[in-house]
Amino acid sequence: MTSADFQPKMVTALREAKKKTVLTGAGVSAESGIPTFRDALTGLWQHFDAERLATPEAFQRDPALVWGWYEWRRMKVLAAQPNAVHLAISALADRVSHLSLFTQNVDDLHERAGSTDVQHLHGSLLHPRCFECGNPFTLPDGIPEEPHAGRRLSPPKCQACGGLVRPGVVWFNEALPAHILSSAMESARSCDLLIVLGTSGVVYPVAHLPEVARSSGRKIIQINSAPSELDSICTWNVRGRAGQLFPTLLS
Ligand code: BV8
Ligand code: ZN
Repeated sequence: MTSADFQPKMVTALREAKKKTVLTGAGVSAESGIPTFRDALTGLWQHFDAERLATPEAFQRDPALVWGWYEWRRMKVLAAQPNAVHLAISALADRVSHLSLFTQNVDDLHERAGSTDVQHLHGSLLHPRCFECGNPFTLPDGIPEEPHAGRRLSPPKCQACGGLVRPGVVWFNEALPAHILSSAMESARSCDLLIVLGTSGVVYPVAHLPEVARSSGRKIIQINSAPSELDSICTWNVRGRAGQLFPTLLS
């Protein structure tokens, strides 16, 4: 497959866009072996749904269950490597004058692929903090034990106040970092092209970004291996694996 296999107008739009904004979701880390957000609820956590684990209330109700889930996911991230789509985004940034990268992912695979200035809309697994006082917590080196014994791991305690340490992610019903969200909204409004890779488009307010771009008259390319909530909003929908299609599209 080559870029000639794609719709010519889409390839032209990609090549001519001076200001590109990229929005990624769990689908771009899937090919690195990181379970997508919905898939992360399999195995030990198959009887839970995201909204029952990724909330402050869930953490307060059962801190060890929630911390165990996040440590299991962090273990997967530490054992993973960036894949072709992370590398393609990093290489694209070197070739164009203006590329903004916003991710919903809480891993560091974009950074490890060489992307700089990665805007994490939903926080990061790698920057935990105290649930009580917000004091950052430095995670021990090495890969955490997979919680074989069950799925509970007691969270560490804050050195400053003794409170429980929580993952540095944005949970449901928590506000996103305001400056990152407003920067993403502005970027969607003012870019020449929005490129959306590997997200189901289910979670707000991030899922609103493509609509912001469309209503500002921007073109939108989506690559997803399955239909998503964004299909009707995007100018071009490319069906398939981002790790295979995005590098080809850029070639
Ligand atoms: C807020 C961090 C207010 C934690 C996450 C009703 C309507 C609208 C909104 C709401 C509503 N009810 C409640 C809300 C608000 C709620 C929300 O949107 N709920 C949804 C479920 C309806 N949103 C919130 O609560 C947000 N906060 O609104 O706060 C507020 C304001 C002020 C003050 C106080 C409060 C916070 C949302 C953030 C939640 N945290 N993550 C963690 O990771 O554990 S969200 C989580 O799901 C992920 O971070 C990710 O961002 C998000 C969506 O996941 P995706 O990345 O899209 O992954 P998913 O698995 O869903 O899909 C993967 C896709 O990839 C699929 O489409 C698949 O086909 C594709 N794919 C797979 N492989 C490949 C591929 N594509 C290409 N190639 C492949 N190889
Ligand atoms: Zn504290």
